[in-house]
Amino acid sequence: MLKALIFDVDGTLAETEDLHRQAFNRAFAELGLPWHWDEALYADLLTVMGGKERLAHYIDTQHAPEAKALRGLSPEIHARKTVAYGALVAEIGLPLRPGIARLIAEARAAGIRLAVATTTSRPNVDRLLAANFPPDAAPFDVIAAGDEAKRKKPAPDVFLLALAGLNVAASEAVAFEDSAAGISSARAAGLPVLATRSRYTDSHRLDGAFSAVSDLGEPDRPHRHIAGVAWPGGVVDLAGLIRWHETLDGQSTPVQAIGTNR
Ligand code: XBP
Ligand code: MG
Repeated sequence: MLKALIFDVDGTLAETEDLHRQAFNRAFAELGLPWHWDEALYADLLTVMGGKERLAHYIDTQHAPEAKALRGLSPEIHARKTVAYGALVAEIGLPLRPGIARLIAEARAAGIRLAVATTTSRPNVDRLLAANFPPDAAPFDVIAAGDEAKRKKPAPDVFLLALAGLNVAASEAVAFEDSAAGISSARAAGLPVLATRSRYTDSHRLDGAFSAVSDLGEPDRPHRHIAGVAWPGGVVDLAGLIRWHETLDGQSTPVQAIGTNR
């Protein structure tokens, strides 16, 4: 029986990654570093999950000679980046992706439990929720974020943390993800995964998802179906998820090979 929905954050709940990119650039400027991550470079760097790990990878690969000194600056850079991200969310806003608020409301009304499983730092999750939900109505029962997980995605740690917090089995939940690493992480935790392509994962394979769509859709704004299980009216709703989950009947989840050209 479907008991819980577990959402990734960046690229799934909201299109956040370009704000992360801008926040990194603000931190570089504040510290007088002559670095600027444009969209193309950031798309490459996003293969490394975790902002701190991404920054270390950039330093090691692009600034090897002075990497030792620059690595020592990383905690300050990332701390400033997190502050800058919060400022950008306050300045620009950060709307939820299509269908997210609707599905969350449907799940809450039906007593389905909700969790977040994300690589991003906890303050970033708090800011996204504060920008979209009233303080006394935060929808998630469990938030598993950032460094709480021993290993970042594609390791399963953060989804296992979320499942433990919810006290449900992977067979009783569905995960929502936007990236190859995120899908791998959720699958490694035993979860079926519904994939929604995002701005920075448009060229990702989405192998392992049982369904891939452009977004969760709204009745007046149906999504584009990409592969796997299709959703009537181009809308992923709770009734459709429950119907699909019942077809599993304890079987393992069907997975799709979903190429980049879909
Ligand atoms: C995406 C990430 C995060 C963000 C940056 O997380 O990899 O690292 O890019 O946030 P997810 P931090 O898709 O799992 O939500 O700088 O706080 O890591
Ligand atoms: Mg993501």
